[in-house]
Amino acid sequence: MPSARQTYDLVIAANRLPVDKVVTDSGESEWRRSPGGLVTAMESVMRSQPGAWVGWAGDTGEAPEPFDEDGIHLRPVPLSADEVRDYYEGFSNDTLWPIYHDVIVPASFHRDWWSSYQTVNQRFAEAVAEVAAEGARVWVQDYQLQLVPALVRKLRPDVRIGWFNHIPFPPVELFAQLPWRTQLLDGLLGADFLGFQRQADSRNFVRACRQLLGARTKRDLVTVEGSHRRVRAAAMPISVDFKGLEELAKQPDVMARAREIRASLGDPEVLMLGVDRLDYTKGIRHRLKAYEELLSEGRFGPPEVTLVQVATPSRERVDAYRILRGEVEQTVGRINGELGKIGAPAVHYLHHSYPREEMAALFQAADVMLVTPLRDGMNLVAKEYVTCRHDLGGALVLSEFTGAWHELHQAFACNPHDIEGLKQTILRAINTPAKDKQRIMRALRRRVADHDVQRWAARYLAALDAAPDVPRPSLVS
Ligand code: GDG
Repeated sequence: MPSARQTYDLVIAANRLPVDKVVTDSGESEWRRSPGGLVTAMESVMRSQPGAWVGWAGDTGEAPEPFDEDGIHLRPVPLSADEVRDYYEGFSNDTLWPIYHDVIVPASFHRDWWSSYQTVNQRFAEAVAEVAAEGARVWVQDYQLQLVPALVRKLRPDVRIGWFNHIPFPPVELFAQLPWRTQLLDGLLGADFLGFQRQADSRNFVRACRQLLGARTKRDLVTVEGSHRRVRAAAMPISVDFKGLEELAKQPDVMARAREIRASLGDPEVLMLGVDRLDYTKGIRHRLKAYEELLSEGRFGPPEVTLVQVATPSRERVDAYRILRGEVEQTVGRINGELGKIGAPAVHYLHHSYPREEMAALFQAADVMLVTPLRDGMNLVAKEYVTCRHDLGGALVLSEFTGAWHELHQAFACNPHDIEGLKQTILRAINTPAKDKQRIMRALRRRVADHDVQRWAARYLAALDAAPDVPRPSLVS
């Protein structure tokens, strides 16, 4: 176990540590690596240099002592129950999340939430400053930690600081609603390099700096008032661990499970699938509406066609999420009540979280994958689906309002607000000849294989090293 003084050349700061505490059958608790693209990506970059990860361990109150897990030094940051309520559920998920996702639901503004956000960001910055080696690279993740770049710079002017936004960055007209808009921009401008999912997001950020701070900007560079320091903001779309996930999907037991899932659903001609956190951004209600209309118009129905909707529990203490859950469950009940048959429900609704193997099997079992968000930074489910389809089967219906659509143009594109259009797209995804669908799937898979999460992390860090100078074109392609 390294001493508390040990420092690291690469430091990740994210709201959550990449581990979950689990209680084993024998009643003991242990840490288990939480699956996720970010962790896999970091493993690939930390293989050549040991790194540290600063984040919340998931329980309120005192934080566990720092520890090492699979070659990564984990530095837990404590959060009190009030801070989880105000910084996390409040400011992060009920103020910033709606503003950054087109205000699909109204945002709540509370000054005490903001105050908690500042306090927690300061705590993260101090933890980062403690574990970062001289001249280290510090990579801050996501909207919960937007003040951390400037706070770290103040404590440790020697380190290089990057920030990556996993969600969209809103147009200035929406961002300007935030009472703390200039503080958030100043916080981010503490970084050397800011990464976004789409070019539109980085452009929105640069425009916000120009219009709300009066900053000088030139293409993707923002000059920080008073310091002449330049910050670069560019698109760097995240991806999935293509090789690792494809390998999982090729395992015989996963493939057997896919067949078993289809059999247990009565071997439908068309199995449709939705997999989302139960979040209002994901367009679940719009998807259900289109599906319900197709059923009631007699275009198709169970048992020949059926829909499995996995809705992973999410943010259950935030009002908008409780309301959404009620609406979705009422709609599913209505669809099944009116349009289902004995032994053949029209929608199989699952409010659970599943192991990765089960997700890979579900992806393989599905003929049509419905990814219909109203707004989504990237949407990894879309990329995971095509990764799992090594058999070239299946069809991806993909909303134009996801970051993924900007890379996966060959997918069956939809505007989820246009219910009639969405219905037509679903029918097209079903009826397009298999050979054409295979050609599409091959192209989608090639894109994800060539732009996997390991490449994303490597490109990000190269851009961070090159900032603030405009990197060579190969870094921004
Ligand atoms: C944010 C941005 C951006 C879901 N249910 C289960 C499960 N999942 C996994 C999926 C996927 C991940 O969770 C969800 O990622 P998404 O990208 O779809 O969406 P967000 O959670 O909103 O993520 C998003 C992402 O950050 C990365 O930058 O793409 O736009 O909003 O990997 O497979 N995994 C398992 N069981 C489940 O039940 N094992």
